[in-house]
Amino acid sequence: MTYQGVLRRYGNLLDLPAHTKAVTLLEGDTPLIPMPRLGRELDCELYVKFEGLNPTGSFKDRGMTAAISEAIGRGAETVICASTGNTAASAAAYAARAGLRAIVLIPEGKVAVGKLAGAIAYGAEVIQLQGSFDDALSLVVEITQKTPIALVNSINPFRIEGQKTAAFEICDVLSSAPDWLCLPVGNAGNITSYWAGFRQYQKGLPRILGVQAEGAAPLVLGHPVEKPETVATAIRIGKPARGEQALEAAQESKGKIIAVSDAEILSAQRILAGEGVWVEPASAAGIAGLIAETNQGSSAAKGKKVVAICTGHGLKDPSIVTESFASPRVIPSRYEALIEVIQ
Ligand code: AN7
Repeated sequence: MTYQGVLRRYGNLLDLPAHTKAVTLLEGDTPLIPMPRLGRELDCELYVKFEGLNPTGSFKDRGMTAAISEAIGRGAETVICASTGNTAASAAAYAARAGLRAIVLIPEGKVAVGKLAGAIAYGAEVIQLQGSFDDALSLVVEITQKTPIALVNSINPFRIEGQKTAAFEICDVLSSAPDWLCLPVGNAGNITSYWAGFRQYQKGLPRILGVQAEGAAPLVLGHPVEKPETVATAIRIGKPARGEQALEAAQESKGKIIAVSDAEILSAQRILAGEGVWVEPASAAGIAGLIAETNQGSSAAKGKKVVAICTGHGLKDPSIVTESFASPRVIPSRYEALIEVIQ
């Protein structure tokens, strides 16, 4: 049978209400790409699960197909989310597909252009907030408590159900869970989903390395961050909604949650792109964490099977790359000029 999206493929393993009416853009089934060069340097068998290849360019689509399918099935007419960008684009696309009205609340000036463009292109009503993601989240929680508007942030349990499918896919491809799973942590929905997915699937359990950005690392610091700041705007989050569950996942899996600097994140982004996989900055945090651990002398991943989750595509945030380089040079349209500059 041709591929029909994560709800059809794994629906029997997802706790979704009977009224759920599948709305899909054929999300999921993303590749697990071997990274032999970086793996050799880090002395492990390394794979990247490239979630940037989902329909709207991020892992959010796995949870959004579930959340929107449930919302439309119960008769919701409008959905809302707070977002650092990827959730907004995903909610916009799935709402468009379902014929629902979508309202997305984003922190003013802090959303990468590819995400903002996506949300607008798919027809969402985009509202910029003079505040942070955390402020936006508390506003959408309040409005969904007081009105019939449906919340599609990962506080919504059906988002978690949908996102578990990524763990199932990894086990199916590798025949078992990897030894380590590395991933970025922002609002902590994804780490919660992976841990729930691996536990449910019973093909072994990975140790989980959750990685936050230094300027937005509430789970490492042990307290909320009032003014989170990082180049990885996707994870510029100071009060993770599922922070407790993230800490549990790290602890129960015998893993940990660490922080890396913006420089380490951008370096990991370049290293991944140097092996052919261009991801947005936040998505490189998992690999940045793995590199940092190895550089600090940890041998926990030595010789082990490691999967790094690359959550969003590099095209989401092109300016982070173009702005850090000089413009490509311009030459006259002559062979001699070309030969001269490439010699
Ligand atoms: C590329 O879109 O929170 O820990 O509003 O876009 O589940 O929050 C995005 C988060 C990692 C963190 N990588 O995942 C949003 C939003 C990318 C992301 C995360 C996000 P969670």
